[in-house]
Amino acid sequence: MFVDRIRVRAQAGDGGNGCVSFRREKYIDRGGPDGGTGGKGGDIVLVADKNVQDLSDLYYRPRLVAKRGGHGRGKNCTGRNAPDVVVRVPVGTQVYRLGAPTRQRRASGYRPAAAGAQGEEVLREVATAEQEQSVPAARERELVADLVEDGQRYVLAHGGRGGRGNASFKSSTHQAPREFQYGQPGETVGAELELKTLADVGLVGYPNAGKSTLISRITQAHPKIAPYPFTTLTPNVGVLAYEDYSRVRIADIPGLIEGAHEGRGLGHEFLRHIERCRLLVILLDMAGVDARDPWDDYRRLLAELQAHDPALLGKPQLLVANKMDLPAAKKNLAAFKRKLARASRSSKPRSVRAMPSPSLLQISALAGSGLDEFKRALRVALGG
Ligand SMILES: Nc1nc2c(ncn2[C@@H]2O[C@H](COP(=O)(O)OP(=O)(O)OP(=O)(O)O)[C@@H](O)[C@H]2O)c(=O)[nH]1
Ligand SMILES: [Mg+2]
Repeated sequence: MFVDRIRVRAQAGDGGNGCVSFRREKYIDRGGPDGGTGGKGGDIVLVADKNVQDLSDLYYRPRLVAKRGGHGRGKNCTGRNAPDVVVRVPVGTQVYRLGAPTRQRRASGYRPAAAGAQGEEVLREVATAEQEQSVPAARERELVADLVEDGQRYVLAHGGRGGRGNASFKSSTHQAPREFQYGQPGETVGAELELKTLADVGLVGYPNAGKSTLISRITQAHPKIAPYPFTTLTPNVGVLAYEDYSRVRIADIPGLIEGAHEGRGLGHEFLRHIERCRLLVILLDMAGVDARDPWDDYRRLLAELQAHDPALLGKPQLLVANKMDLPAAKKNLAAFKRKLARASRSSKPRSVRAMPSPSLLQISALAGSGLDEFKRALRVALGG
């Protein structure tokens, strides 16, 4: 299963409570306060990891809960800090927060104890905090992080601070304090994680155009290839390695059909994954194996790209005619070139506008012809 968008709820741990305690020891009269501070609650941390492919782990665990910090104890013992919950996500994950984070009391054990002047102040603080969180948070969606590098971290929900023990309230004029603080509640955050694959090149084409065949020929990727539409159901990323060890990441996404922006076929779901590409490769089945005209395919693909996001058409494009090993391809190619030349002369509809420099490559992904030239062209187009 491939999951590229998921809602999660992250609940960081509460801080541990401070402790009220006095030193009791033989021969030591009035030993003084020795209640320790509570430990910090665990954070919920997202870490980008290049070995993680999608968000499916979170599909089975959409509620992330961290432990609370340990309570402070006598003899000035500080409570234990709770461990963070670390969630590995794929590189390219964007984090959207749904509403503002809240700090809510969870455990039932918070009973206001008899407290002195400072303790009351602490309790007042708690009361205002509770009032604040009772205001319903607006459900706005805000981009808060974009994890684009391996190892990049983002703290989705912060654990609460530990409360102060009575030892820390002691002063020269207040030598036997009974005040303490409750631990601060941990943050609760609703978030939506969205994977936008990071690749240099996006492969776009109708189903069966041969996208997966192409990527399997020039990279290490092994996508499923079959002579029926919608063989590819999820994006694949292949890495093309050149002799000088430079690399180009190519994303193969499921085929697009006319009306994809209305949800036909697999729809626009996956165009998200090529939004960040620097170059779009438009792959056309020049032999018209599925009884479609390559020129119509080209026009509709551009229209679908525009319907998803007009910015996609602003990206550099490389037009590639595939299946040139089949006899019908030669004839279609001549007609295609004529139409392309005509369209670039009349600059009428923007979506049909040809690329600034209409270079049309001819390959056969199956027979392997023209692939070296294609690799060189990719490099030139990417400016490397
Ligand atoms: N003759 C010929 N057939 C090809 C060529 N490239 C791909 N094919 C065939 O076209 C069919 C579809 O290829 P795929 O690579 O699965 O196509 P796709 O674009 O990934 O299709 P979807 O995943 O369904 O979107 C397969 O049967 C391939 O063998 C080619 O250059 N020449
Ligand atoms: Mg495919």
